[in-house]
This record gives sequence, structure tokens and C-alpha cells, in this order.
Amino acid sequence: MDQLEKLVSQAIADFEAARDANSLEQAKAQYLGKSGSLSELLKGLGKMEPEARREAGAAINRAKAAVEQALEARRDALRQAALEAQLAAEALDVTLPGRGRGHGGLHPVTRTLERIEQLFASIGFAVADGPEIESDWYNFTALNTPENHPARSMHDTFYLQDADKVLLRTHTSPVQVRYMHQHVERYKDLATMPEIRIIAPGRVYRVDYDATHSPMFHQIEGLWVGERVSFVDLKGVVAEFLRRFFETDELQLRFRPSFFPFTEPSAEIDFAFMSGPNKGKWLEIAGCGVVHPNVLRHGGIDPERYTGFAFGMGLDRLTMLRYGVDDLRLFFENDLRFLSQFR
Ligand code: 2NM
Repeated sequence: MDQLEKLVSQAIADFEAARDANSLEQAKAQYLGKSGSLSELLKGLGKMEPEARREAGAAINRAKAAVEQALEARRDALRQAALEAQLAAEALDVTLPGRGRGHGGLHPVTRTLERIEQLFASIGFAVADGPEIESDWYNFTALNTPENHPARSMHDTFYLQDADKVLLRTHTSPVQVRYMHQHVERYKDLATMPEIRIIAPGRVYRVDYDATHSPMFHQIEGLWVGERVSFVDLKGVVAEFLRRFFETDELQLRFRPSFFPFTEPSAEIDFAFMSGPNKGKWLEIAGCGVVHPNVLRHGGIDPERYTGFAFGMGLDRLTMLRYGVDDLRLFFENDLRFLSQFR
């Protein structure tokens, strides 16, 4: 059975030569397939004498088992090699540094807002808010703004379509009137009513767009109502606020007479640094005044007994001054190259 031994070693050699599963299966067919050499030998047994057939059959079956075993061994070897190749190709270098996750941060306007809220909280002001979609009554009428005032025109205000005199608020003053109502409602006995000291920050909307105006911007307004509140208190609060906001006592303040429908008298507040790069340059910072009796009345407060002052500032503008930003639009473009500088 020299022939069988040759066949087995040839099979083993062919299997070894197979470089992948596909060629191995092809090599297998030559020996174990339907018309493979071993199958042909087994078919030939039928023509033999019984004695010779038994012997030959046993020998062929041994050879077949040897070939099958070699095949299985080669299959295992190829599988293992394929797995190793895959592992090598997909290897991760666990010692590489991580890519990290970008850090978020508060928007510069939010940072300024939080700072201002803390600052006013420390001198007894609560924070109040209200709807950005306002009625014509709260936004204008309650604030003593007459029908023919330019602020009421389509040109300056975003009115909502198909809604009866509903608009995007043009200032946060409506919040102050709403708050007065709530306050009076809560403390029915006006004799023991505590003073109102609030700031009302938030988004406001006007038809305007250039480097220093955005159709949406942020305002912060303050209101102090009590039995003997006057312009003197207003000056004190504003001066204290500016000194603490800009972290310097080297500030000059100037109140320029002005006009607002909701305050009388009214003023514009300018300030100038007495040192530093902007030394001596007057910068407009706020509008203010003593709350008009009609506004107190609309808020449910007796103007014969109570007085108050109010002021309003642009939060975006305060942020520009604080961080030295020269274009307001940068705050609303959400460009991370800009925003990430404030983290
Ligand atoms: C300003 C300027 C002057 C103001 C008035 C009121 C209210 F509701 F009490 F009447 N709130 N804010 C006011 C006064 C706002 O912004 C430039």
C-alpha cells in the first residue's frame, strides 16, 4: 500500500500549501470529494475478492482518516492565522492619550447676568421675570406710552400676526408692572407692605440690526418702590453697582437729563474710568428715572404714598465693555472660536 502512503503525504503537502480556507477546500475535493482519489479507491473495492477487499478497505479507510485529520488540522491552523491577522489589524494602542471631550461653558452674556444678579442680590434686590410675548397693554399702555409714540409703530416693534395687539416685548419693564400687581395682591395691607426691590433681566426685541444693535438683545432693569425712595437712592445704587461691576472706585458718573414716558424726571447715565486705557472717555451705560405716577397707578400702587425709581441697561453692552468686545453680533453667531475664549 505504498500508493496509499504516497497519497496521504501528497494530501498533507497540498493542504499545507493551501494559504487560505478557499484553496484548502479545493485541495480537499481532490482527495475526499465525490470523485476524489480516495472516493475512487473505495469505489474500486467492489471488484475485489472478499479477502483482499477487507484488507484494502481497512487500509483505504485508515488513509482516509489520516487525510481527514490533516485537513482538520490545517483548517484549525488557517482559522487561527486569520484570527491573529484580524487581531493584529484591529489592534488598539491603549497607551495612546484620550481624545478628551470638549468643555462647555457659560455664554459671556450669561456670565455677566449671573454676576449682576449676585451683585444686586447683595444689596437686597430679587430677580423677577415675565413673558417675552407680551400684550400691548403691559408693554406700552401700563408704561404710560401714548398711542402715537414711535416705539409703538410697526417700524420699531415685532407684532405677532393674527393676534390682537400681541408683540415681542421691547423692554423688560412689563415685568416690573406685573410684579407690582403681584406684590400688591400678596400684601393686601398696604400699610405693612414691604418695599419692592427687583431686577428684571431678559431678552427683548426691536426692529434694529447693525454692529451695535441686534433684533434680540438682553436688558436688565431695576425697580425700587417704597415710601420715601428718591433720586438720591437711585444715584447711590447705580454708583455702587458700577463700582462693583467694573471693580474700581476710579469712576466718574454723570446724569444727563432725558425723557422716558415711564419716568419723570428721567436721565441718561454716563460713566468714565479715571484710569486705564479708556480713561476720561464718557460711555453711556443706562437710562433711569423716578417712576411716573401713572405707572405706579397701573401697577396698583398709590402714587400719593409710594415713590420709586427705575433704571434700564443693556446686558450685552455691559458684557462688551467688560470683555472688550467691539461687535455685538458676535454674541449671537454661536461661533465656538469666539465663545470658547470666555470659558
Ligand atoms: C429704562 C430707563 C428708565 C424703567 C421703568 C420701569 C417701570 F416699569 F418701573 F416703570 N422699569 N424700567 C426704565 C426707566 C427703564 O431703560 C432704559
